[in-house]
Amino acid sequence: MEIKIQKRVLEKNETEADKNRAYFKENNVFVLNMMSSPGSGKTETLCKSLGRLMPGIRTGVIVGDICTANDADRLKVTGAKVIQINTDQFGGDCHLAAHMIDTSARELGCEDLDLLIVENIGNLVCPAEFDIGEDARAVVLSVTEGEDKPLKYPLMFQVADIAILNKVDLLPYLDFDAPLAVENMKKVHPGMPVFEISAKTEQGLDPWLEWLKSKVKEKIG
Ligand SMILES: Nc1nc2c(ncn2[C@@H]2O[C@H](COP(=O)(O)OP(=O)(O)OP(=O)(O)O)[C@@H](O)[C@H]2O)c(=O)[nH]1
Ligand SMILES: [Mg+2]
Repeated sequence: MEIKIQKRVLEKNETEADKNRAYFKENNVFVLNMMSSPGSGKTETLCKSLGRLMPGIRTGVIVGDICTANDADRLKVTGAKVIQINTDQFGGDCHLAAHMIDTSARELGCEDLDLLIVENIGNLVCPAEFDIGEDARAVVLSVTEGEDKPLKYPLMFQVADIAILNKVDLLPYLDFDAPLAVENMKKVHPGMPVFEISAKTEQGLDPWLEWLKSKVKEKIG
């Protein structure tokens, strides 16, 4: 019974994701879905990255949290168009679903954007199951979370096109084995590019931004 309901929810979501894909294609905008556990540094990475992308790449952000507009307030400082979704109005969902993106993307307006980044709800499980009509997915893992997370939560790393290993500035103070974490990511997703960065110090941002720019160019020309 529970399996059937979950299947229906995912099928309905898929139809809505197709509608989003058509809208994004119509507006010639590349969409990146950024996912991670709470606190891995999605917002901090975006705060430091958006300034390096704009104005060359006109970027907007949809940011999801269960409550608060804290992340939208942080992201607006960059000058990007930002809209906050709070899922407590949808019963506190732990992921962004395609219908939420439909409403917010139209409210934000994608006509004047080259790139739309969706910062998903902090959660290493559910967001991996919900297609939102995106072109690519990025997963962020931070060095305080443990090397084994890709093995414990493989779906998130399997659906991601790239991974970002964040907070490398903390490595001197931790026992975290970064090469082992990368090896574990590649074990569940062979060949996936992994970018090691510190959003705090901005170390390593260029390679991941080059990847992102090349994907935007590939879609919008
Ligand atoms: N030392 C260090 N701290 C960082 C780095 N990136 C983020 N932080 C800190 O980690 C905390 C969480 O960062 P956020 O950017 O809010 O993380 P998030 O993934 O957006 O969190 P949610 O949206 O709640 O899921 C904040 O206190 C950041 O300042 C980093 O590279 N190094
Ligand atoms: Mg955030």
